[in-house]
Amino acid sequence: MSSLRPLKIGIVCYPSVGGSGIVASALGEELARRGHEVHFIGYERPFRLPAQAPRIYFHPVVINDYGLFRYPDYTLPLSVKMAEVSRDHGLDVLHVHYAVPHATAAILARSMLPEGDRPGVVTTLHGTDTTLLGRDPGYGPAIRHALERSDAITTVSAYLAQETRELLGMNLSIDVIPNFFAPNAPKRPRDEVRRELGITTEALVLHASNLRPPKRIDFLLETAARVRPREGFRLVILAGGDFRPFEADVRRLGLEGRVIVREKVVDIEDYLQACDIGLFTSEMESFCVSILEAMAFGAPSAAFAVGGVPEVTVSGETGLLVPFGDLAALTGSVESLIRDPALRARLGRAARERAERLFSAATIVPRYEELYRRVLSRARG
Ligand code: GMT
Repeated sequence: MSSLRPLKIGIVCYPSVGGSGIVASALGEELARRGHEVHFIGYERPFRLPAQAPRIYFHPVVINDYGLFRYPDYTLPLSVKMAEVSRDHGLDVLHVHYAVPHATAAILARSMLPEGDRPGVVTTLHGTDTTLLGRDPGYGPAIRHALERSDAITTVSAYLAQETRELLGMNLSIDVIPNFFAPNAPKRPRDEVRRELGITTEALVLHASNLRPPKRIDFLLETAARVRPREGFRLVILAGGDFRPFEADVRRLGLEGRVIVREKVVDIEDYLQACDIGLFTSEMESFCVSILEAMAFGAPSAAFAVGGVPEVTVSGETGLLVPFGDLAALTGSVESLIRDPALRARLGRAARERAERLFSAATIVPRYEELYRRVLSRARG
């Protein structure tokens, strides 16, 4: 803990499976470990947040279902709760992850409070809040409004900062603060997990995602089906969404027995330590936390070079990246990683080193602390 006064920080994020919620939860945990008081506000406790931890509090937002409303509203009860928690706990900063609707709710919450009691607002953009919703005429102006009024804006990659400026047509001051990963110790030994997955001599290829359309699970399965020899690998999919819609494709491609699905895994480190290679097929990622998670456990990934992915892993050094949609090249990359354990080990070592140097809690969390203090000193000034 530093000699500076500990801060009181409110964090708002999506609580369910998804990179932005995972990173926001980890940030809250790390800030609390460093002596700050952290208040999570949302409709559900973030799923990766420990049930009990010193200096971490969760404030649920209660949403009433009024018959008059055709669509239930979350933004207003959220902003009321944010204002209430800010006032009751004297928050210094409200840090919202994902602009919609969190940034708008934060700006509204702040304006509900008396001038001297207003927390600073930090908005972290994660991806589709800019690249998808920023283009939507029903959301774009509200996002722009909330960003203009935020005290600081961060993006998780330089790619996303550039996209945000271009798309929203604003000359915003943006701090690029990449995501980080602070792995927990695995709960089970590597061999036990590999046994559970039926691995003997084959390589274990891992994919982890929420399975939403941009993850291109069709490409993932198609690539797995092209890899030769088939007996050389098994693909474990850590599914943060419903895998049932893809089961027919697994059968059509003859991948039964090659593909193993595990749903809603919390102890992700158990599987990360057991895997040899990551495989990711997203058509867009501003960052891709899953590639970083694999890197931290010394596993190089094969993926498409889209969005901010090349900022996370360097092709030929810590992983293998190919142009989007080139399934032949992606298959070739996976095959070479399976076939060549020395290549895998070299890239894996460099991947782990890069993850620790650039994307660890020790590197990234102080950058948020500095940002909070800068916002506060500006407010005081
Ligand atoms: O923006 C999204 O699609 C959702 C979001 C999430 O909650 O997982 O994903 C984005 O944020 C992650 C954490 O910063 C990034 O790792 C993902 O690349 C990013 N997704 C996209 O840009 C599509």
